[in-house]
Amino acid sequence: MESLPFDLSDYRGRQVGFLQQIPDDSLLILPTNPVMARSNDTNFPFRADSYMLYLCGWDSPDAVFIAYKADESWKTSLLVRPADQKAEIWEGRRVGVEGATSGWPVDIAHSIDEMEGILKDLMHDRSAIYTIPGKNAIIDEMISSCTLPVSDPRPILDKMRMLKSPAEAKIMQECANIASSAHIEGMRHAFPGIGEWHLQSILEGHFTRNNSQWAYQSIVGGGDNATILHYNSNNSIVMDGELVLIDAGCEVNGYASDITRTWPVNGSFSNTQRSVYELVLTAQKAGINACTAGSPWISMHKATSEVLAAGLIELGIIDCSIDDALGGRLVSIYSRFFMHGTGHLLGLDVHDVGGGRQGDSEPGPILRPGMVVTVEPGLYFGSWWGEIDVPEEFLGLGVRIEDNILITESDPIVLTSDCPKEISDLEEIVGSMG
Ligand SMILES: [Mn+2]
Repeated sequence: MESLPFDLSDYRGRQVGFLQQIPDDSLLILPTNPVMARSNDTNFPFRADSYMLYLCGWDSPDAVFIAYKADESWKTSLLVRPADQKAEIWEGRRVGVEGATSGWPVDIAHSIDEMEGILKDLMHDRSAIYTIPGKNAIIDEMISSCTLPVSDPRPILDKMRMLKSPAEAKIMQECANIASSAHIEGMRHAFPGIGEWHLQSILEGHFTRNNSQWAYQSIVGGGDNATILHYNSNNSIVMDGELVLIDAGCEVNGYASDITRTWPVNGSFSNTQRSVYELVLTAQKAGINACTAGSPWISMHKATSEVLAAGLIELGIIDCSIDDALGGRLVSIYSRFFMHGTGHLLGLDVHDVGGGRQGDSEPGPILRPGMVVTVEPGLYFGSWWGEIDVPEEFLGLGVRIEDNILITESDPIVLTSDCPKEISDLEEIVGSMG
């Protein structure tokens, strides 16, 4: 990292915010993600643990963030890879122990090579440990063989991470802008017969040209492939007359954007495509309008579901009352064609911490200013599903529209508003450079 994305005082504030919520005699041990092998001696690109990025911004491998109370005040410490010219010639420059002490929001730093001795000493006179297991085998082993009670710091940290500061929101806006323009580039250069991989490369190339990278594997699904929610083979041709669904977002300083757009690859919606698209768009706008501070999490899903269920009845796709379509818990007849949640929290993780995921046993958080959420209703009619009883014309259609929303005291801010979604705009842009 060239320089830290936030002021040192911002990180210190986060550390204090967490530490004041745990007992004085506890020890926080927060290892970053492990490096993962891809093939033989080649690794997957390293991505730091999000809690590590949040608390101290350290984005290099082999690091542990530690906090403990000494002389009445909390001390924070980083264990990092030490300077090592021979290794650095192969792997790249290191900040090293001295660099970490002077430029990062910690009181002290040590070499990661001293980890076991340091942790053993610190564990000696504490009465509780806070850690996230599964990141570092040596730490897991040390903790399992000690007698101290172990707690999970995530419930506390997740509540903090859920609310973005103005500085975080600014980065997320930059990130959304890059992703928006990447989608526009894809639309512009599209033509019937283009490979899904080709569209993928246009978007991801735009991420890279803007010093960013993908935040999750890009989904580029033409025709029926759009009815596979996490499709990422991206190896088919998008044929004339088909819609293409692109769900792709980038990462800036660890923060994700997450945009989905669906449009006709030949630049012109058929009547059937238009009717489904307009319905999803209306539902999506209703979902965005429900993003108001103080509303329960389910209100976004309720808003999109009511529009979609009524629209499916109107289009003749389902034949029942609106109440039967919706069912008691918003999972009923209509959810055969809209089988995912309306959105999720967004931040350092693309499906960010703090709850609100479909399948969670908790009801999800009340919407509060500073939260960033996605609103992404969709309708899917896979012709390959077998048991699907809808008029023929709808088969093979998948439509999802997704924006990123910052909740405020007043109206929600659509961070991805630069990315077109109105039918007239899409028809004008798609293929304009083809
Ligand atoms: Mn999403």
